[in-house]
Amino acid sequence: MRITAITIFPEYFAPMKLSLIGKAIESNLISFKTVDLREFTTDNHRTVDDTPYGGGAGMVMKPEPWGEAIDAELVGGGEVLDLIILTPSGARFNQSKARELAASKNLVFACGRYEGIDARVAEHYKQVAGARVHEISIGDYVLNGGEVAALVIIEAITRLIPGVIGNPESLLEESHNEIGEVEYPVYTKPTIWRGLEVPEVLTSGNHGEIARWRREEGLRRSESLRKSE
Ligand code: 97T
Repeated sequence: MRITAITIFPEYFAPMKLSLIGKAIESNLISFKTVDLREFTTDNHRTVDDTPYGGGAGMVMKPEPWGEAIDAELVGGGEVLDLIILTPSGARFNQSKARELAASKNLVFACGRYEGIDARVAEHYKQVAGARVHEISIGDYVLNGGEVAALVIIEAITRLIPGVIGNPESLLEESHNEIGEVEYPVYTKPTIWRGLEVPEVLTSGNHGEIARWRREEGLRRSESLRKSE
């Protein structure tokens, strides 16, 4: 899987060197690069934004640098390009979207700043053969730009690629989460910490009872989470 992030702040992606993703890059399971959007500007000031048509506060990202930067990835990739545009008005990211995108060979993240990217960029690439456009939000809150959202999505996707996670059994257990169930509470040694005890059933050695307790605790937590939504 080739991953590219187009951004005016390449330094935001420094964490890609760390931990499991860093190792997956070193072992060539995935490749990652940033593209500096300003390299695709043509004026002396390297301008990436302008005032919005129709008026209003803030600035909008100009379409031309985005077009040039994304086109360069279209020719370079060979494979169909999944273009992910981070935007608060996109479809909410979830585990099933992560699974869909984990099958891609070529992912390009367009990380906008300011009030967003000129809408014609998404419109244009939806019509380009060889590109699939995904407009995605990671939740109902406002960020300064798409970079952090891209990092979230990259982590969720890459951990689904065989070989990236050391213990694939944990992936199997997590699949329950996709139907909106949360996991049971977990404990380790010591059995008493600051006066708080580990639930007795977990030290009983009765695997049937343990499985039932975990199922019920998971359900209880899911229900109370749903009520607080
Ligand atoms: O708030 C944003 C600004 C730019 C790009 C993306 C976002 C965002 O994505 N998910 C929530 C907010």
